[in-house]
Amino acid sequence: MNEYAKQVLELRRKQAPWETEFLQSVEELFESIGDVIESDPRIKQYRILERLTIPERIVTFQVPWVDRNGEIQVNTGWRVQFNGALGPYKGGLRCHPSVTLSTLKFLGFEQTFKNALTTLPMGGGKGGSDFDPKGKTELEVMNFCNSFMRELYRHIGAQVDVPAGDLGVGAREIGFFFGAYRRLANNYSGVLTGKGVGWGGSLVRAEATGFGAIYFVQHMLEELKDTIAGKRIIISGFGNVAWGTALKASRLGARVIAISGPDGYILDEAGINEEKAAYMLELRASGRDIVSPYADKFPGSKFVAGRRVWEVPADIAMPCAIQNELNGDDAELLAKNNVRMVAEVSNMGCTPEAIAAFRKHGIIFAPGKAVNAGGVATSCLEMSQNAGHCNWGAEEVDARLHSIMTGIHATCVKYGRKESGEIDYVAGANIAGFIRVANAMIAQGL
Ligand code: 2IT
Repeated sequence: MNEYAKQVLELRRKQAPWETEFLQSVEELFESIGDVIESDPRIKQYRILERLTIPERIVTFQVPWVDRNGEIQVNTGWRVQFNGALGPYKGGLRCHPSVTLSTLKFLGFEQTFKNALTTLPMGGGKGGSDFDPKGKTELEVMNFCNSFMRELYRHIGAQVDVPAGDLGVGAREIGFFFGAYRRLANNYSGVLTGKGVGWGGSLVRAEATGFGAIYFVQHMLEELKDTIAGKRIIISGFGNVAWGTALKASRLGARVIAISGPDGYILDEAGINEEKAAYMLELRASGRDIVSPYADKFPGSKFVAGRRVWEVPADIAMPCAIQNELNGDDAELLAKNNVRMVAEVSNMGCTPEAIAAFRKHGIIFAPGKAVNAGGVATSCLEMSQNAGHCNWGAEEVDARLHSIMTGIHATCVKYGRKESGEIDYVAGANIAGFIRVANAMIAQGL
């Protein structure tokens, strides 16, 4: 690692050694940008690395709400407005018991470079709460959302900060957040994305992360003079992202043969088709967080209790659940099973040990900030439609999404192609995103 980068990483480590996820994401980026720092003295002169590793603003607040028994519950809410050099802060809200400020700082940091890669005018941000939506009634979720927005509304706006969904925040929660916002602010604008189609949402936004990931994989295969038809794909997760991925993969003739939940995984050699993918959404909406009922519903499929999907032999692995869900041992297992390609769809889904193992075994790996950028890119298309008071057809949105993913892939190739001809997607994505953000920061002064 470059000396200046090392110093800044050390500084941040000393300041908050417990922020392990955040430090992991910073280290991964810093590992990639040594040549840029050395070739452009302005990076150090303008103290870009120090400034990039402190969020421009963090709002922390209490979220008191009333449960079904009339008891008061209290959660913590956060919004991390990480970097606004390229546009209004943009990024999702995550509600999950595992959420800490470290989680949201890593997600906001990643988001900053991901959004830069899209070339669209968006800064990076992230927020959320340690609220656990699992097992909550609709009224409890609404109470929580109302309370959360009662504080957050004063910090966001269509030209200020535009949250969206993430883990635990789907269409229903965005509806409650938006309803609360417009009543409190007396303002109807594109202040949140992922809204319902019919009241400001964009067609294809729900599918966009998964569709975009598959478009990216198609380009990765194209580099190898190969195509996606017939490929066997394993996926972790069964939420909105896994759903979109499975849907697009099956439409293109690939076979998603396994998906997973916290209870185990489903093996379905026939592949997940449209009907089965729709059932995945139903399972998710049930709020029980299990995949086992899939095997009862679709004969020929099998539920494997308590085990992880990475043990299933396949061509391509696509983690679609949560950070650090695929570790070094899992990566060794993938290598043993001759998996050729890992396209990370979750944010920082693979540990540094896993990425090192991919390198060692020649497994081609593309990072989440490139592969999953279709989600936030389509959020920006939603913002465009809101600002222009119009709705685009599904074909138009999908065509724009496709061309954005093509552009991101080309950028990764441009900055990540090694002398051997191989493409280092991690380096490509990190370098390209970093240069764009750094240049804007330098141009805008202090
Ligand atoms: O991680 C992500 O890119 C998201 N959760 C989507 C963010 C957005 O603003 O659509």
